Amino acid sequence: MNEKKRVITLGQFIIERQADFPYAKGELSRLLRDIGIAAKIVNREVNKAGLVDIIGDMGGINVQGEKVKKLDVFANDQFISALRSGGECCGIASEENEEIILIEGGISQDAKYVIAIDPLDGSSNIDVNVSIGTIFSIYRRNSSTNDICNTNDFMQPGTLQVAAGYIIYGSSTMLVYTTGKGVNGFTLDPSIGEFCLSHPDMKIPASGKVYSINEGNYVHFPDGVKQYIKYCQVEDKDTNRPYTSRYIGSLVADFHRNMIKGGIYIYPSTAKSPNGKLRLLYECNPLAFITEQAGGKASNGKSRILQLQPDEIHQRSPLFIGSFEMVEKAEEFMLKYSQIEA
Ligand code: AHM
Ligand code: MG
Repeated sequence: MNEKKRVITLGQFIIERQADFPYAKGELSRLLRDIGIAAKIVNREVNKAGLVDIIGDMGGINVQGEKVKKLDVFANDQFISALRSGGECCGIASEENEEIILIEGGISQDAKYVIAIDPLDGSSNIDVNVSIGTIFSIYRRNSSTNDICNTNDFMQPGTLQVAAGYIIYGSSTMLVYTTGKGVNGFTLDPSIGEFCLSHPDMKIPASGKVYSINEGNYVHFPDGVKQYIKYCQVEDKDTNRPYTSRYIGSLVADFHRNMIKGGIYIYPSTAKSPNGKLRLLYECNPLAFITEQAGGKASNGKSRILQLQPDEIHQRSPLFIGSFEMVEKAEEFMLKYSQIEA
């Protein structure tokens, strides 16, 4: 007889795991819960994206005569307001805002955490109904709770993240996060409006068959990357090559696929952007933390992403991330063919 599995919601799971943190008084749990709530609201709007012609163009006026916000602005507002009203976060660095957002006084007076977030990554994919995502990273502030939080609170290497995660708004919506004790994935059950544990203790396969990179930029790639791409395309039965090329152009979606099936995602430096395109604080670091917790590897082609010292909130970094053996191999090519400063 098929025994029915117990459904564990994100809220229950967070409470059950709270004891994992010796210093935790529930603040981090509440923070994760706040992010989960905002994610559900963003998900609802993302699902309605195709209806913009009926309810009003993004940036235009809807039938109620209200201005319709662009989805990335909407997502940013939702996460900021959830974190503001949750009372556990004193500052936010968002891809959407030039400067950090300060949350001062009131219930946030003693808040110990700062969040770096990309509220809606891959937003150029919204119009064509392709998966998009949210990526977040949580640090304990270094300044005192008596002071106003400042940019310095965010200038911490990724090794100091206390939690990180992403939400993928895909054929189903998932929230995946780590607090440094493995990675767990939750799928949103729309019938009950709850994220339910669906992927406990996620592990990324040590190797895979997929390489993901925007090959349109090929001529601008460093030689190490060009040589690695050739390696991926050459036939070799022992190592399962040639690999398959898959590039959605939505980091969370490309990353999530590789997490489940194995693979490597690369956004290298190019002649046009010597530091690559992706942002260290709210794209590379959180995914690197998750990757390492799942047994994978994340590098800038030479050094471990999590050890890079940021000096600017919107700093960029090249990214090589995914299955351990594949990233290791790509690094070998970088070492042999490209001299990169890192
Ligand atoms: P965004 O934060 O402006 O959406 O840019 C990040 C996105 C990633 O989701 C994706 O992997 C990458 O940019 C795609 O860039 P490109 O079109 O240059 O390949
Ligand atoms: Mg982004």
